[in-house]
Amino acid sequence: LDVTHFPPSFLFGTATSSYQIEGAYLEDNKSLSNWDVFTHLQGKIEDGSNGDIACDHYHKYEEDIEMMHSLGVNAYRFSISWSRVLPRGRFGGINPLGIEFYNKLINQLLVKGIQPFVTLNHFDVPKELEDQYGAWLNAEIQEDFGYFAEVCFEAFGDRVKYWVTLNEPNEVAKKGYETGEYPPGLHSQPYVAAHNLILSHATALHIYKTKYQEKQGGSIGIVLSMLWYEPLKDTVEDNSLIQSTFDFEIGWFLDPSIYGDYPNEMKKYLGPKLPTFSTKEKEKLQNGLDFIGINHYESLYVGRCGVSYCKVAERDGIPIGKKTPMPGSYAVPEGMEKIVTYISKTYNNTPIFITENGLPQKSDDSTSKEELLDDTDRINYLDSYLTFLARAMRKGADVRGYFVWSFIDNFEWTYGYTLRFGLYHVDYKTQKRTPKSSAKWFKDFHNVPRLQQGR
Ligand code: GCO
Repeated sequence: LDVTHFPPSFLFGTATSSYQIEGAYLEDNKSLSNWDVFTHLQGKIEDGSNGDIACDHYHKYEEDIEMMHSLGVNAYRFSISWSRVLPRGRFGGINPLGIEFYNKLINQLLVKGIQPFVTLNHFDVPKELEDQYGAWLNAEIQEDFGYFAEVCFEAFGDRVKYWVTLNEPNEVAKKGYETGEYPPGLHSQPYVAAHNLILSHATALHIYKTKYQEKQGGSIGIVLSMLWYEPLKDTVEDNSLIQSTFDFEIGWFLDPSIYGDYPNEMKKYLGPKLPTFSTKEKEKLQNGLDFIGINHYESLYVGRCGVSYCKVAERDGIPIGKKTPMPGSYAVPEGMEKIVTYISKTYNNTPIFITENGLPQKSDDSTSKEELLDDTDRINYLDSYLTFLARAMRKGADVRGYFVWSFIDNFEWTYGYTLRFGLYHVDYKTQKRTPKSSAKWFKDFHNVPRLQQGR
């Protein structure tokens, strides 16, 4: 496989998010976000760490963009910290220093020929919105998110041509309001949170479409986390369980965002537990999503297990793929072709970006830097997943770009700094960055001259 399998306009980039890399958590008027609060609670993060400093990208962004430039990528996916731009949500003013930071970042990227691909919300929400009205549990957040989006379109939209409203709202709803692994750490009302996430997305999208798209000429989409599933047994039941799993994990957000309503399967199963959309909301929802962002890493089996159903990694004692250092996660490169094909077919061939794909390394005090720099496993992972992505494209999926998660090692949510996803190693004591073998590989991979292509 080489880069000639991808069209010349294809975006090749790396991805990060604000809370995971920026640090400077209380600098220049930034307020606390829900993640700032959560990571400081006892026992929430595996190594007791937090993103107070993280990769100190807030101060090192110029050096980081220089590195990205030497990596030769033409795009960079990052997110905007809501609490940096609007420390008190719509209850206070715009923070000029927050705007200034992202202006400098965006301008520097453009100077280096790198397209900014901007996520408005990648998990972090101003604490004040949580305190005032319960953030995603309250319909009020739709107005707040719409306001935040508009502030960003207004400030950055002359230069930003790719917008993502929400990153993985399916994970926010599940982990924030069902399993309690993420803030606000609740075990109830995931469907209410999801409903407000969907309508907040629709509000931002509507604002962009009606007020900005024509004059700014960009596009706007949503990003979901998507696993691929294989049937545990080749029975009718297990095969149909796959469809309902997709309905509950992906259709939950994409059906409303594209067709204006939840999947029938969810309505049937959840009954009154599932909120409903008004006619006006349905209309607003079918407003033309420009692209779907897929975060894809792994596959599992799904099937009937006793009285209930289960997701498991093994069939007859044989794992579905190669175990990765992320607990419970198995690499199955074919899953990339299958999920992309499924999404493309289910959602009218809507343009797709692979907004995240990558492999972590386990790391603690005893792990040497040398072994982390020598990341052949990551190279093999990325190469094989890209091969199957190219196959989905040959068969007709309209894929426009691919982002490796991640640019640099960073704060991996509940795993803290124990998992490293970067193409670049970060020494958290000195903040020194060093390219891993995969950085060199990725550079060679997508820097092959593309002129002789045309297939
Ligand atoms: C997301 C993801 C990322 C993770 C990555 C590795 O929300 O997009 O959780 O932030 O760091 O998926 O697990």
